[in-house]
Amino acid sequence: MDALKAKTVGEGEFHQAVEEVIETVWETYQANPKYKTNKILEKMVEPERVIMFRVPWIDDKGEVQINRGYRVQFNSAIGPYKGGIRFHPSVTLGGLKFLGFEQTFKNSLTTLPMGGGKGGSDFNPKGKSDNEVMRFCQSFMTELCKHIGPETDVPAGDIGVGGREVGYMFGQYKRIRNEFTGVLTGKPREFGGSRIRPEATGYGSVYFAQHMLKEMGQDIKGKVVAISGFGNVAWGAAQKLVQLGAKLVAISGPDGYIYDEKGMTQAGVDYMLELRASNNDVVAPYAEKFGAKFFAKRKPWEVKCDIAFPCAIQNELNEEDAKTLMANGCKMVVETSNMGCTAEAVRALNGKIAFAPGKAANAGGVAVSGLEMSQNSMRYSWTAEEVDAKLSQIMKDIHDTCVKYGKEGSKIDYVKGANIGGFIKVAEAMCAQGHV
Ligand code: 2IT
Repeated sequence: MDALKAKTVGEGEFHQAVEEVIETVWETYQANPKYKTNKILEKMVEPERVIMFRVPWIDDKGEVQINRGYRVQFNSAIGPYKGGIRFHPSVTLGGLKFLGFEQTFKNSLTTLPMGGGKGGSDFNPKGKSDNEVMRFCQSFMTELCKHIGPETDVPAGDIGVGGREVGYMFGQYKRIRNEFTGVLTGKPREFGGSRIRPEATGYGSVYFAQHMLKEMGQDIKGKVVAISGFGNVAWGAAQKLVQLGAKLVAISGPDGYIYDEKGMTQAGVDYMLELRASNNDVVAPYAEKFGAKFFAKRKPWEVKCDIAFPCAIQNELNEEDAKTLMANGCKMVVETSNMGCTAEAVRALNGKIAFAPGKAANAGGVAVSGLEMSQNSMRYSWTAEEVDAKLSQIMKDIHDTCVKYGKEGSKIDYVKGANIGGFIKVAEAMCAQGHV
């Protein structure tokens, strides 16, 4: 860790992600001399390749704008690099390295053949016109298309990148390369997007929570739930929670959170889509429309709930939030954003109440991306029922893996289980492929 920190100064989020993995896989690592002689950990923390590039584009006023684009191709031991693209002003190389590193283990857990990668830009889509977004996406892909391909690296969406952005990037890739291939996932359905992909991360996370509850002899029906965020992931989780009869009392945005005592209905879930489409990054209007309370500039972790689903962004739930949740009777935290909890929060929660790390609980999104790749390769598409059944089976398999490697007495350490389960497959593949 010391050597890594000295080499990657300022990449705090990356250090946080690596430290947690090293701590939890250490015993497994020590017990396998092959991993040590092959320097598997030292190799794993070094991305295979980092691409950084200038993204010039012209705004609606005719002014030239310059952003920075990235693709971190982290690990291709078990498949082509796979992972989302994030457009958000907070995007940095260190942030994308943490995401690419996490993605490697997450993708391994899905049981599908996908390596780990992540990309993005500090471009802020908020307040931009449709034409500006298109011009930015085209410029971004003009460079990125030299480095990706269906057998090399298959990006998808993440924060700030949805069907619209994927569509513009796909169009530009196709035009420059003159190839119609499955180079991106999360595409709109008309040109190869998979059914259930928009809902997959949220659905998968709720399926994972159902397996956790089953271990405790409980059911999700009637459980009081708080989630953060109102983007794609939060919407999918809300949709499934409402379908299964959970009582969803809180959602949040950068402006604050909504408390709806009665619990969200399908109309509320549908309204989340309108809020997101408004491109204003506010949840406040929800309060007025549904007669709920709005708490400005506060996080939803102060409400009384049985289960919390952080669905917004990394480190959104800190130690104090964790303690408040537990003091209010919360029995389970299902991390749905990538590294949604700080290291201190994970330490406070894990072992005291049931805690699922993002790389296990949110893997349903990339899993359905993997299924989109399969469908594109077959030039075929499965029905929503078929995709949902496969997603559900994958989430069960991920849960089983966590139990296999994380069960200690009557407790399950999902952090340890997910890290060891994800690690072994990648480590074995890396050993078998020699020093590459
Ligand atoms: O964090 C993630 O797993 C994603 N943003 C989805 C990646 C993907 O390739 O679907």
